[in-house]
Formats: sequence, C-alpha cells, structure tokens
Amino acid sequence: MAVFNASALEQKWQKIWAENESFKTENYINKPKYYVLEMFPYPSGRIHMGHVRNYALGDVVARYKKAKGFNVLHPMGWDAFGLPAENAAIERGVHPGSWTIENIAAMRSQLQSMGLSYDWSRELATCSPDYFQHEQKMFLEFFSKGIAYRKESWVNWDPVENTVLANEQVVDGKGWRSGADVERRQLYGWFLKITDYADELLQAIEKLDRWPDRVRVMQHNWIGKSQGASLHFKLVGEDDKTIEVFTTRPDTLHGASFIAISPQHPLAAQLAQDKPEIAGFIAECAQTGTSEAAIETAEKKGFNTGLSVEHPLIEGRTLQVYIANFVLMDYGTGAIFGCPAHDQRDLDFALKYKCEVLPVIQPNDETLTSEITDTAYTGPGTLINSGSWNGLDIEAGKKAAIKACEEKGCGTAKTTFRLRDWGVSRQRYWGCPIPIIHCPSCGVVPVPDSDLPVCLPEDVDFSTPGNPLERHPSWADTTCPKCGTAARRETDTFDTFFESSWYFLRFTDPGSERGFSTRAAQYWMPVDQYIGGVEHAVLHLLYSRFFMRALSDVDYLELDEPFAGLMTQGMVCHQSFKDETGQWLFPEEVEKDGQEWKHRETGKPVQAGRVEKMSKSKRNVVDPEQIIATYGADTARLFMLSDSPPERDLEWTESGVEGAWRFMQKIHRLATQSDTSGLSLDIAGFKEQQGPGASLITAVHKAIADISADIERFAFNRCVAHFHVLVSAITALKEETAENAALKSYALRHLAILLSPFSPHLAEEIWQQVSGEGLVCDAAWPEADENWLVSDKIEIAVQVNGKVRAKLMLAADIDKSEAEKAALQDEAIIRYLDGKAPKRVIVVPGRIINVVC
Ligand code: ANZ
Ligand code: ZN
Repeated sequence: MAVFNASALEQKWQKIWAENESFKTENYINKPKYYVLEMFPYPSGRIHMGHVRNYALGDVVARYKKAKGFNVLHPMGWDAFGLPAENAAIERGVHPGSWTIENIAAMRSQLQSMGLSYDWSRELATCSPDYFQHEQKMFLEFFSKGIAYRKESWVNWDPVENTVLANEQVVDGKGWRSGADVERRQLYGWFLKITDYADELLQAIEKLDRWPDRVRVMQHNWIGKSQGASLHFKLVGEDDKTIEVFTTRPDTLHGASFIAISPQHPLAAQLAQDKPEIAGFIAECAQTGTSEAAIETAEKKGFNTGLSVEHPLIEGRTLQVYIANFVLMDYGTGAIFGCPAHDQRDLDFALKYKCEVLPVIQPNDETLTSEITDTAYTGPGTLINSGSWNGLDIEAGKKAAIKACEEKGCGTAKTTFRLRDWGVSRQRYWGCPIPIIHCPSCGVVPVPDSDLPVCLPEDVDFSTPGNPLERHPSWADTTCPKCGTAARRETDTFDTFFESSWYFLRFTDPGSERGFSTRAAQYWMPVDQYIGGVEHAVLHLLYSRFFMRALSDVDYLELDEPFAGLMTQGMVCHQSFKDETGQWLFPEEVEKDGQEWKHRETGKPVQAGRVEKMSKSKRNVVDPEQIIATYGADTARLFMLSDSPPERDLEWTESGVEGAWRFMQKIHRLATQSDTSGLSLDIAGFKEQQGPGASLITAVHKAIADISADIERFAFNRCVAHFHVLVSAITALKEETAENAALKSYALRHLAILLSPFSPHLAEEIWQQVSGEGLVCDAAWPEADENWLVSDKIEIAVQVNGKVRAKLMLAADIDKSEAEKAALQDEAIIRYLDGKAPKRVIVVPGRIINVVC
C-alpha cells in the first residue's frame, strides 16, 4: 500500500502548479471577475499561525471561485516599510533593507509551502522604489489639489530619543523605550485632508452590507459625527473678545457653571506670557500623552485664570474661565462650557474646584430626583430651571436653545467630527521619502516629476537616536527646482499606512508606469472579498476608503469603496502551560498523563492554563513550519478550517491536528486503491435499484449541494463535516466488484474537486488517480443533480395512544419536527385527537410516529 508522504506529495504538486502557471491571472478575459485578497503581511521573518489561518481562508474562496468559472485575482505582497526593520538595524547593525529582503525570501518560501493559489507574478514589496515612486507622485497630485498640506501640530516628543512618538508608544506618560517623560511639542508635518470626506465616509458605511456589523460600528464611531452648537461667551471687561465653545448639549445652557479652555488654547498661551504660574500649569499638562485615552484617564486638573465671561442668555450671570487638562485643543473649538449636573467630567471638576451644580434636566422616571451628588445625570428627561424652555424634552430644548442663541447673535448650529486629518509624516528612515524640497526663498516646493523617485540613501547611521535622514551628511542637500539656490529635502517619510492604502490597486496592474492603469483598476475593483484581522477594523480600512475617493478626485480612477466584502477572522488560540516554578512552557514540552499534564522530559507536573491567543510571551505558540514539516500543509489547512467558523476564535490542539491527519491518510488510502472507471459510470441506471449504489450517488450530490452552499456562506467548518459524511459513504462500499470500483471512483472524482479549495495537494493526487486528465485546480465545480437530492419516500405508521390510526408517505430522511408536523396535520389523526392537545409525540425516524394524548 502506498504510504502517505505529505511533504513529498505537496512539493510535487507545488512544482507542477508553478510549471503550469496554474494561478497566473490575465486581465480583461471574458469571464466574470472575482478579486480575493488577504491583508498583506509585514515581513517580520516568519509566518505565524494567524497568517496560516488568514491565507487558508482566502485560498478556499479563491480556488472555489476559480472552479466556479470566475477570472480570479489572488495576489500576495509585502508591507515592507516600518519600524521593526529600523530596530533590527539599531540592535544588530544590519541594514533595514537587507534585513527586510531576507525576511521576504524566508516568508515567501514558507507561504509557498502552504500551496496557496497566488499569482506570484504580481508580487510586490512596498519598500521598492518601483512601488513607492508611484505614491510619491500621488502625494504630489494630492498636494496640488490641496488634499495634502503641511501644518504645525501637537505631537508626543521623546526628549531622550529626540523623536516623535505615536500615541501607542507613550506608556503612562513616558516614552516606551527611553522611559523619559514625554513632552508635547508643536511640529511641522504633512497631513491628508480626510476630514473633507468625513460625512461621505460616514454615509457610505450604509452601503457596505457585506462587512461585519462591528467593523461598521467602529468606523462609525471613529468618524464620530456630533451635532450641536457653537456658542460665543463675551469676556467680562474686554469689549469684543469672546470665547467660542462647542457643545452637543445646548439645552443645558442654563446649567452652565464654568468655562474651560484647553492648555493649548491661544488664550492660555497669551495669559501665560505674563503669569509664570499659568506657564507652569500648561507645562505640567503637557506631560500627559496626547491620546484621548491618556487625557480621559488623567486626574482632572484646572487653573482659574481670573477671567470671567457673561452668560449669553441670563442677564447678570457670569462664569469663571479655567484652563483644564481634559479639554482637547483639536476637538470642537478647544473650549467648553461646563454643566456639572449632566456631564461626569464637568461634575468631577466642579466638585474639586467648588463650582455650582445646577440640575436642568428632570428624569422622566418618577423614582429619580433631579438632585445631583457625585453622579451626573445623562439620561433623557424634561428641562427644568431653564426659564421659558421648562417642560421641553431634550431634543426640543436643543432646538429652542439654538434658536435663542441665533436670535441673540451669540451662536449657531454646528456639526463636528472626531475624525482628524491624517498626519502622514514620520521622522524615520525606513519609509517612503516625502517628495518635497524646502527652499529658503520659495518655501515648500514639490520635487519635479523628472526627479522621481526620491530614494533613500544607503549609507545611514543608526548609532544615535533621532531621524537618520536628518543627520545624514549630504542626502538632504539639494537645489531648489524653482530658483536654483541651495535647499533641503524634506526628511520626513510616510506613515506606512500610506503604502497599504493602495497596494490592492497596484496588484491589478503591477507593471504600470502610473502605479496602476485606470482600465485595470476599473476592471478588478472593488476587491470582492477582503480577509484579515479585526485589528485593522479602523485605520487601515478607513484610510483605504479615503484614498480611493482622493485618487478619484485627482483622476486616477472612479471609485469610492475599495472592499465590497470584508471578513475579519478570529484569533488562533492555544492552551498555555506553566511548570512548578511558574515558567511558561511550550506545547511541545508537555504531554498528557491521564487527566493531568506533565513535563515531557522531567516528568514533573505541569499546570494547564487558559486557552488564549497564541503569543510568544506565554509560549503557547505552534510554529507553522514545524506543523507543515510534520503533517503537511493540507492537514494544517484542513484542521484550521474545520475547528470553528472563520470569524470566531479557533483552538489549536494537537489531538485536532492528528485527527485531521488521520482523515487525510484515510482519503489517501481510498484514492490509491481507486481507478478511472468512474468516468464511464452511468448513474441514471442506479436510481431504480435503491441499493448501496444509489445511496452513494445521493451522498455525492448531497455533498456537492451542502459544500457549495456552506462555502458561499463561509461556513467552512461545516464543509469539513460534509467531507467526513461523504468519505464514510465511500468506505461503506465494501464488496470489490467492478461496479463498486466504478462507483467509488465516481465519488472520489467529485470529492477531489470539493476538497481542492481546502486540501489542494491531496485533491490533485486523488484527481490524478481517478480521472487522469488535467489538474483538479482547473476543473469546473460540479453541480448537484436535483434528481438525486429529493430523497425517497417511505410509509410510516402513525399511532394514537398505541393504536395505528394512519399511514403517511414521508421522505426517508425527514427530520423529527417535520415528521411530527405531518402527523398532526393528517385528517385522520386530527379526528382521533378530537380537539385534545397531544401530550407527547414520539418520532422513531423511518419507522413510526406515536402520539400520546
Ligand atoms: C456642554 C455640555 C453639557 C456637554 C452636558 C455635555 C453634556 P461629543 O459627543 O464627543 O461630541 N467638549 C466639546 N469640546 C471639547 C473638547 N475640545 N475637549 C473636551 N470636551 C469637549 O462631546 C461633545 C461634548 O464634549 C460637548 O458638549 C462638550 O461638553 C464637550 F450636559 O457641552 B458639552
Ligand atoms: Zn527656490
């Protein structure tokens, strides 16, 4: 009997696919198109199980759609710029470029060992000038249309590393690597005007009906549209100076008890000039990170400026003006009016600084009072203490307030968004250079097209912190393209989200001199099915959605939404283990000992912990390379797909993989014992016989119908269950007759096609054995024959209290509830029940139905 040597078998088929260019895709051929894409990986050097799951899912879709007759685009590339390469350079002295290229080579061969149906001829790496030159051009187009602009903004500054930190790199107010107190600084940087598209990006979420709801909600919240009012408060004693605030609750205006401005508000800066205490307070506030989360959790602090403003509607009431650390400069107007009774932050602040707490909303629930102690009331209700607005509900109150302010000329309705313009500048080496020149006389000047791409210098020094491009002795020195005087290059590089915002367009036409051609993009886009981790639910997806609109506005193509369908896969989890000293152990270090776990080598008891996301720190990881070497890619893929539906977390278990492996062996055995006689099998003849042949043919067509339907709804785990049913049906044919051989071969031929999206190598092996013609990856997906799906009817007796009262003709495989329904609807049974409700109905499938009343 042939041994199942997965690894030899898989290499054989991978070579054949490559030689045949089985997955090379042509543009514009006369078939419906289907673009399936998995989020491209960062080339860290090794694939992990999360990648394996992501790509196995994508490959099912790609291979299935190909078999269904679509022209499928299924490409792969590398998100190759970014910080880890630079860290490797700092830690190990290797050049970020060569580090990245080596990693790509290693990961490419790992991916190839999985047998994924990629068109490798379209592979791209974003760190190659051949890729990034196009985005330099796009940026310049954006710049000329005002979609890209430069401004000063507040950033997190690490004074030791001399660099800007992202919000995630600020931990408890300190730099993640240096541990130094982070400062807030104003710095010039480049921005893309995503806020111009905020409303459109929000509205269009409605159309994304093949996206998970939770991702749509996250996008919605991230854009964060707030409707309210902008109000002007007159400063007491200064004739025409006002403070403008933004509020979503103008209805609470009668409860206003103070004004608070951001430490970065221009008025604060102005006051700080004469008052060192204020300057000191502002500096103190600058030590918390700039992220909303950091500000939200910091203790509320304020500084009374001594200034006051007039209440716009209440004659004679004045409010103190504070500088407060919880007011963000880049939201609304950077100033608020505080209404402590109905906003928790305002209440915390008011209790600390002894400001008035005046309730203006009475809860509708009679058991609640309007009295406020330490919890603000933010629910629905009716206005009180609000003059002529008393008795209105909140919505009507808002309208009344806006109207009153408009009439007085002190305010108007206003909408703001939480979404900020996208800051694309990074002070890093390993990124795409921003193609701009700074001239002392002409200012900001774009690099002329003829000088693109602007490439990175090879000789860089990572021995001191900060941006190596800025320190480079000559790279930044250039001449102004306008006036010819000495000038300096922009030393910022792009945020790596820039590259990932359009890579899917490049795949449509990787040789194009313009990045991609409009024709290719219009042919392939949108991506029909995008698959990746939910960690990209906000930024990457939102930036890409914005990018399509921006590119459309500079005439690259006409498109709004890049991803028509989105699937976010769950995580790959594994049990974690600890030894007696509390050290984490790798799964391969432990083994099961009855119900307990013990150390494989020392035999000492091991404590099994929770099943959680695979992570290096907990050592609960399994290396895909190892798994593929041991069991083969087909087994790894099948198990990955069988454990749970794609969007849910998956538990990797050794016993599960072994189960999948045994199943693969079983199929392999069946295949090697089979021949091509199924090709000439006339299935119609079996219909009348009702014998084992008919059952197998029925099983085949049921498998086709079920697997097709379940692939369409991404229930890949159920497909694996259907494979088991079909394989059992095949093995049930025991007798070795010529007819059975033909039946078996017929069934295996269908199994090969059905299995090919899941375990493609073994599928080819079966196909070769039973058909001898072409490759299964080129075979057409089978159609289920309706004639074989209607199951046969059999006679079933229906008893009432033990006596047979009727006989029904029902489908042999009818399910219990259907059989019960049929019995209770039968006229004879209704007569015998005589209006009584049955106490119990017992269904013995295929035999008898007993009604007890
Ligand atoms: C008065 C008021 C009364 C408010 C009340 C709330 C409740 P969203 O929904 O997130 O848009 N706010 C405005 N600008 C701010 C800033 N730059 N930094 C911090 N807070 C700011 O929240 C809008 C509300 O957040 C605004 O409505 C304002 O407080 C505050 F019972 O105004 B409100
Ligand atoms: Zn110049």
